[in-house]
Amino acid sequence: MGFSWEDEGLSDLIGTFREAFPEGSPDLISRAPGRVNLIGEHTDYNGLPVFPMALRKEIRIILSPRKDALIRAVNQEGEFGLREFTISGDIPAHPAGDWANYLQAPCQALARQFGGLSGFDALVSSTLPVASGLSSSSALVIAMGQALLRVNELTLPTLDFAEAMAAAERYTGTQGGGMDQAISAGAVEGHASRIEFAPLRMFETPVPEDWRFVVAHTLVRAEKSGMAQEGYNARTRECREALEIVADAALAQGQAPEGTDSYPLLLERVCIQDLVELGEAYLEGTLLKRFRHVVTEGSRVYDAEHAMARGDRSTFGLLVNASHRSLQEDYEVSSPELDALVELALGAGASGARLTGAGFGGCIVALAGPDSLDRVMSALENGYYRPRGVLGALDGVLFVAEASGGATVSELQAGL
Ligand code: NG1
Repeated sequence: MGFSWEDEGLSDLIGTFREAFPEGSPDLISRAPGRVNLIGEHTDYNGLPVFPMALRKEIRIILSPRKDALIRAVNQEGEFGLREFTISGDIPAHPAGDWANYLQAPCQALARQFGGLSGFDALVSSTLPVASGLSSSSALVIAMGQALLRVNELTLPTLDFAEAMAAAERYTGTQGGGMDQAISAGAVEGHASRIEFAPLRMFETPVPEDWRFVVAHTLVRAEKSGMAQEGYNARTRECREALEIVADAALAQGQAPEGTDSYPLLLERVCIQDLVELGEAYLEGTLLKRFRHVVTEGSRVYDAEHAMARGDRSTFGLLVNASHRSLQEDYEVSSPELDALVELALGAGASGARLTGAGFGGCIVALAGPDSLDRVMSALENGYYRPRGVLGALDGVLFVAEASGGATVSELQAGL
């Protein structure tokens, strides 16, 4: 299906494309959604499940194929400058934080997999707030990766592509899991997905029609390339250390057989209560806290998925609240702003509210029903945004999420 001139501001994008690349013809549009994670935070890189849904907000790339191996990219919002590089299996990275790294990551990975690839000129645009925990970085990686495949007439099965892009994004310096790339590439409209890792699998649950997931931004950017990256990567190391100690203890105590060397195997073989007790007996301080969050959060994902499947909003809400407390107290990734938004949403009658994404700033997600939606929206607007001087259109910072489908590449209508 093509898109018309008037569609969602595309004519502006095409205008900017033509100014930036007068000799190119804007033939294709690659779109990849961001996501809001409903529950299962900081579990993906520990091999445990997550439960996100894709958003209507997305990265869009208007592009014109080239005959050589060059990529040239500009950004519609003008926030980032022109970047230009040659696709190869070894593309030198820019300093952490440069947006070029997110363009280069998928190109280097696909060049390693497929050999000589042709490039394109690209205008990149985003309807997603940057550094918000809504996964704009992975949406950019997915949008670039699928554009490169299309230009070179290559295809990959969705889950293989998502796994390749998750590995590719580590080029940017973040030791991320694979949640964001999987949901951006493989989401099904109207559904949330439980995602399992190693190997990557996705299981959809329809989002009940009367559930409303409200997303609210703290207005604090969670820069994955700066402080938040250090905090994130430190936690991946702490989780690995904690796992080794508890796995040895489980073996020594006869609670799990030899070879129980991952979080999924531990959770499968030792019940959650025993696992927490084992952690409390063999770990202390930070490692104990990290461990307790990861295993309890992993088991909350399954409970939440079942609650959604039977339309049980209040149980889902309680699980969401437990997730926030655990992220706050044990994982230590919340902030006063995230906590303030959560309190406001709960005070206005939300069934549950929690930080979403990596934390350290970014957004919360709150679950409301038709009865409480207006109250929750007004409480956030009047209690958080107005006092901070954010008046008028709040669409970029406070919105109701709609579960969208996964990434696509389409032809722009002929003659545009
Ligand atoms: P965000 O919210 O985009 O920073 C990060 C990781 C996810 C996951 C969450 C925490 C990347 C690209 N994304 O997401 O894989 O670990 O944190 O649950 O690293």
